[in-house]
Amino acid sequence: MPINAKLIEDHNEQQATAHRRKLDFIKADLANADAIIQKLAAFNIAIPSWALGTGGTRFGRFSGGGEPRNLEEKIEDVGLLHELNRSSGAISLHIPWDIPENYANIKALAAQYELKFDAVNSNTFQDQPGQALSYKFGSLHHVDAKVRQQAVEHNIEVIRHGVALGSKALTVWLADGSSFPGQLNFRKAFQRTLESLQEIYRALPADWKLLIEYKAFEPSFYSTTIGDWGQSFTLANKLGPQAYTLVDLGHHLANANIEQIVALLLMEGKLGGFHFNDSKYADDDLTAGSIKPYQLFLIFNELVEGMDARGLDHATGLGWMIDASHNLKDPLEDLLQSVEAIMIAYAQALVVDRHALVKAQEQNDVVKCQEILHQAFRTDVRPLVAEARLIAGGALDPIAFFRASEVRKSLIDRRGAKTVATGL
Ligand code: AFD
Ligand code: MN
Ligand code: MN
Repeated sequence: MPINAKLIEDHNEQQATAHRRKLDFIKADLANADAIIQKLAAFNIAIPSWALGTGGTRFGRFSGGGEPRNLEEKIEDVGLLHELNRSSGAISLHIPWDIPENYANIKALAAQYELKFDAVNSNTFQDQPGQALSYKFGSLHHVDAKVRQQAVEHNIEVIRHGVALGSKALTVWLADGSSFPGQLNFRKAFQRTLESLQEIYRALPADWKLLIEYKAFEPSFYSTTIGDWGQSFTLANKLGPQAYTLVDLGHHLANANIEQIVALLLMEGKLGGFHFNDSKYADDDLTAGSIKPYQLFLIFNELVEGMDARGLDHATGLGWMIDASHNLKDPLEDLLQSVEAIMIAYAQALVVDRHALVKAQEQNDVVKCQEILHQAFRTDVRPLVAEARLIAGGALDPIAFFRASEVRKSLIDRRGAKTVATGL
């Protein structure tokens, strides 16, 4: 359902005067505003296919209506987001939830919406109907070599789907762990995981990356076999140059200094990508920036500094993805909010006066360092983000447009009020 470009133009015209006024205001104080707008316009964040439907908790799931029923409709939803914000130009698929029936048709549909296929994700945290062996006690770390082999083969199959679609990365997240002391030999479980990953790594095309997620807790309650960045980093180092760590913001213990983790992984050349979300208590998968926007800014501050130090292109140097779930909001509105929050944090990081910060750090001027960061964080950069969207052909206010043109209503009319998207 492509959106009529004329409607977006009308919407932008209505908002033009107010937007101009706010943009002029910030530009008056910012020497590099145009360069920042260019960087923002080039920046894209991949949308996960599993976040397009209503998520649930372990207590229940309350569908919102008009959810995508198949891969085609998921692509259509991401296409819609991209038309509105021009910053969601990629979709990340989860196999087997999103196995394409016909690669050529799926690729053509994605191209129609100017979408790329981002990292493909494997799933060895659930048993699928008809599956020979169970993952109840893990997959790549399993004590039984036959279970490990089945999980390895699944990952290789996921790579094959990704190759056919033009993806360039495989993301592996494992639920492997233990819930009771004594259940697992940590050393052997880690070693078995490494050997399984080595087999998967050998199947990677030369221009692909293997992104390894870590998570401190859940679904296992005592230990996770890839539980923190050190464990993921160790695996990535042992595997080789195509293996990287993927940081999911919700996968740390409370109060972890994620910005420091990011800085060191980047320095070591092993930061591969991100899963953005926000949380208060655990892996809550809430809208990016909804709980801790300052932390998101501090993370981007390290990312910009670290990527510049390594000469990495901000837009393409790392894999930018959202990993969220929503049991209350309209998933599409939520994703628009997440992308906006990420763009705002990125823009704020671009506003930081780096020369002044380096100088203040070298003089141990703690007050000045804080002032510099707060100056950037408290700058209202929203007009810069909106301007980047405007030049790229998007809507000045995507959520207002989504609501005014009753996009959800038309999705419900076409797909039905009781549709349930695949995913968790
Ligand atoms: C998990 C992980 C991972 C995984 C997803 C599945 O963060 O990225 O693919 O949820 O829905 O918590
Ligand atoms: Mn994740
Ligand atoms: Mn997660």
